[in-house]
Amino acid sequence: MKVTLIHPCIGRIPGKDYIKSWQMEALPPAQLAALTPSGIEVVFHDDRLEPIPFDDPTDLVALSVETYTAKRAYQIATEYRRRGIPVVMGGFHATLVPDEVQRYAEAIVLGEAEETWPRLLEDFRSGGLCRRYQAERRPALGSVRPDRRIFAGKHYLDLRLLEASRGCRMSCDFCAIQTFFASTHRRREVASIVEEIRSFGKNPPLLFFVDDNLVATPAWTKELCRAIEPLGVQWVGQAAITMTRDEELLELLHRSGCQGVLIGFESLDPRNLAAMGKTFAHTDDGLEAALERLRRHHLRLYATFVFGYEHDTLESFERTVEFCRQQRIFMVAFNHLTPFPGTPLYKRLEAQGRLLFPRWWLDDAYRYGMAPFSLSLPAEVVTERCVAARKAFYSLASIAGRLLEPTNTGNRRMFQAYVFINLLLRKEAAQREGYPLGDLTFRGPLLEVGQRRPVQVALGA
Ligand code: B12
Ligand code: SF4
Repeated sequence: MKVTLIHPCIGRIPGKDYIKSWQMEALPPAQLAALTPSGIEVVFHDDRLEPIPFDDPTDLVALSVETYTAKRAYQIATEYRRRGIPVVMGGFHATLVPDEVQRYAEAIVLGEAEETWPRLLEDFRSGGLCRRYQAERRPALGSVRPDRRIFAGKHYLDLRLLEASRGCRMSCDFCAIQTFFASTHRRREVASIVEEIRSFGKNPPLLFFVDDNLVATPAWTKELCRAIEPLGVQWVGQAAITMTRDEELLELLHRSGCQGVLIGFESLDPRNLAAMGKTFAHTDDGLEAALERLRRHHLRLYATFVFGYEHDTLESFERTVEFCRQQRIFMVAFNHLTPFPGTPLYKRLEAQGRLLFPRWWLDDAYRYGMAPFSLSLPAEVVTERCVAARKAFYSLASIAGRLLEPTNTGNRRMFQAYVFINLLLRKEAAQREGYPLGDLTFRGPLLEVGQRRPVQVALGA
C-alpha cells in the first residue's frame, strides 16, 4: 500500500516563484509519516516547492488543509478524484469547518492525528474507511517525533522546525488556535525535547520552536532553557509579552541560545486589545520598557500586528510603523485582521453582516491581502494601508536605521539573518499582495466526493 502526503501551497501564478519566506519544512506531513505503520510506503510532495506528479500510482492521498490553502487543497483533490484516487484531509481548516472540507475528501480527521491516523489507515486497508475521524482525547506529546526523512532533496529555508508544546490557554477572539485547541496547552517532557535536538547532530541550523506560546508556563520554559543551554544551539520561537515581566526567564532564554521571539502585539490601542480579549498583553510599565528588557537580554523581536479592528483609524498605521522603527525592531508583520471560520470573531462579523466575502477562502474574487470585512475602516483602506505600512517599515532607510540597534546584529548568524530577512520581506511587501488563492492554471469545476468525470471533459470545461 502506498500513501501520498501533500502539503498544499496557498496559490500559484504561472511562471512565478512561490513566496520564499513561507517555504519552511512542513511538520504535519512529517508527523503523519512518523505515525504511518511500517510496511506502508510513504511519499511526500510539497506543493510550495515542486510540481505534483498526479499520474504517479498511489492508493491514498492525504492533504493538510489550512484556511488559506483550502481552495488549492480542493483543486489537488479534484485532480486525484478525476483519476479515481481517494483523498483524506486534516489540519486546521478540516477541524474548523468540517462540513465544507468533507465535501472534497473521502475522509477527514478533526484535531490532532496521533491517535486517528493509524486507525484511519487500518480502516482504509481493510476497506472500511469512515467519513470522519476525531480523537477521543488529546494525545500525549513527544512519543512520536516527525519523520524528517521526507524532506530529503527539498530546498527549504535553513531552519529546523520542532514542537515543544501545543496549544494556548488564552482565548483571543480572532485566533484559530483557541478554537482548535479549545484553550488548552500541553507540554512535552523536557528530556524528550533535548533528545530530539541531540538527534539533529552537531551544528544544526537555527531551530524554530513552532509552539504558539513557548512561555505560557514559565517554570517549564525555564527548565527547558536550562536543559538546552549545554547543547549550544541557537533558536527562535513564539512567545507573549508577559515574558518581559520575568527577568530570570529572559536571562535563561538568552543563555539557552534563544536569538529572538515572535510576539503577537496585534494593536497598540488597549481598546482593541480589550475587544479581542487580549488584555493579558498589558505591560505595567509600558511597552517601551518591556522592549528595553528584551534588548537588555539580547533577544531580538519579530512583532506582529493586525489592522482593521473596531478602534483603528488611519493614524493607527503610521503610529505603529513609527513605534516599530523607533524601537528598531528586528522584523514585523503588518496584516489585516483575518476572520478565520469557526472563531468567535468570524461568528460576530457574520452575525453583524460585516463579511464582504463570507467564504473568502474559496471566493474567486478574493486575493491574499484583501481585508474580507469592514469594521471601523473601509476594507480597501485597511488593505492598502497594510501594504504601505510594510513598505515603510522595510524601506532601505528603515532597514539601515534599525541596523544601529546592536541587538539586531549581535552575532554573525543574526546579522546575516537580519539582512537576508529584511531584504526578503521588503521584496515580498508587494509580491504578496493580490496573490491568488488556488492555482490559476487549474481548469474545471472542483469535484466533490462521489463526482467523477473523465479528465478530458473536466480540462475542457
Ligand atoms: C510554523 C507555522 C508557519 C510557518 C511554516 C508553515 C509550514 N511549513 O507548514 C510559516 C511561518 C511559513 C507560516 C506561514 C503562514 N501561516 Co502558519 N503556522 C505555523 C504554526 C505556528 C505551526 C504549524 C506546525 O508545524 N504545527 C505542528 C504540526 C505537527 O501540527 P498541526 O499542523 O496542527 O498538525 C497536526 C493536526 O492539525 C493534524 N493534521 C494536520 N494536517 C493533517 C493532515 C491529515 C491528512 C491528517 C490526518 C491530520 C492532519 O495532525 C497533526 C499532528 O497532530 C501554526 C500554528 C500551530 N499551532 O499549528 C501556524 C498556522 C498554521 N499558520 C497560520 C497562518 C494563517 C499562516 C499564514 C497564512 C500567515 C500569513 N498571513 O502570512 C502563512 C501561510 C503560509 C503557507 N501556508 O504557505 C494559521 C492557520 C489558521 C487557519 N485557520 O488555517 C495558524 C494555525 C496560526 C494561527 N495562529 O492561526 N506558518
Ligand atoms: S493569539 Fe496568541 S495568545 Fe491569543 S489565543 Fe491565539 S495563540 Fe493564544
